[in-house]
Amino acid sequence: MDCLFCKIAAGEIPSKKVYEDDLCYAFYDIDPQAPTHFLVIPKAHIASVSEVTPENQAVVGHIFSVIAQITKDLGLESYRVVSNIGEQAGQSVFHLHFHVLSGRDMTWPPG
Ligand code: IU
Repeated sequence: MDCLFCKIAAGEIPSKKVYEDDLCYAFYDIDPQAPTHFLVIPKAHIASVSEVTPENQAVVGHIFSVIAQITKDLGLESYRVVSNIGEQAGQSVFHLHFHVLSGRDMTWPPG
């Protein structure tokens, strides 16, 4: 499958790694929208939240536990986790990813 984030997770395309284990990969966003902005992705291809099923859902809980650990390790006390689903919501890469943004005041609702 020709998926950019599958290639990043496999190390075939370089990225600035934050964290890696058997199930997921975290790396800094190339176009950061906050002083700290990284993405956490499953290594197995899932197109978006809308493709999470009873069979593959365990990785999502794992990713959230990883986010909790990474943010503690980085000393981030306040941060936002975002996943865009579909083009209207702003999804541009169709491999499930959770944005983690921190280090500035956030607005609500998001634009
Ligand atoms: P989105 O929610 O699908 O729009 O998020 C995709 C993100 O992936 C976006 O913030 C991009 O800056 C980021 N990104 C990246 O980090 N490395 C890349 O090679 C590409 C996109 I293409």
